[in-house]
Amino acid sequence: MIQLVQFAPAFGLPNASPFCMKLETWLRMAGLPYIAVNDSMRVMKAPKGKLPYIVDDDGTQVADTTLVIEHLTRRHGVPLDAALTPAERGIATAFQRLFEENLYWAVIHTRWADAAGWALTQQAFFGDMPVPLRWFVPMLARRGVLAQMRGQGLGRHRVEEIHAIACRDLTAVADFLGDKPFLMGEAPTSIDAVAYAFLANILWAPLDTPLRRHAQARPTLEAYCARMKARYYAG
Ligand SMILES: N[C@@H](CCC(=O)N[C@@H](CS)C(=O)NCC(=O)O)C(=O)O
Repeated sequence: MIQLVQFAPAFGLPNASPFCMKLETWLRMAGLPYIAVNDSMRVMKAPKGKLPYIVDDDGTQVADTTLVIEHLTRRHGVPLDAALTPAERGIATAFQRLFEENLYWAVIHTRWADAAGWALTQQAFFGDMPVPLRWFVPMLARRGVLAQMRGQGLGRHRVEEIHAIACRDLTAVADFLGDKPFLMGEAPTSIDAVAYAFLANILWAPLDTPLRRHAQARPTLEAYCARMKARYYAG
């Protein structure tokens, strides 16, 4: 069976890492049986130094959610995106970039840079760590994440600018979703795993942020998350 190696769940979500939650949601959407290996320490041994990754049933390790989805789609003939037109695929790819390459870093900012967010993140991610690790690992991890955020570029903006940039992304998603049940229309496709994971992490993590307030002001986004949760995480 496929092993999904991911961070331990936190924040009352299937996963506080949008990428881990994306892949777990996608596996459920694809109907592929898997075992979740919830072990944050495995990030140290991960093929690309990030979680999640999978160990396929033949022992192959594949890292990076998009590459994992491509690999599993090929290997198991997953039909989720088969009916998309080339134009729809283009739109789905553009939205994926919005979530993963831009909005992600704004979410990271609310959790790792913002003082209140950091207090919560530190407790949720490192609270169980034994002393003396708990004295210095969170601080080193935070320093690393803030450096990545600055390297990516979003971390160089003022906090109000970061929030405004992220809110424009959320508006774009809400406008495109409109009153459709799923992002690409009547049927769920892979981009819904991405959108659900990121939106639920904004709306349902226990952090009151400008991003969350902006999303809450667009009720179709919360209804969309509730629809995805009922469909793929019921029971
Ligand atoms: N492009 C990767 C991104 C994965 C990713 O950024 N994972 C983060 C958690 S959300 C991580 O493992 N960070 C640990 C680190 O950077 O040290 C994917 O799609 O899997």
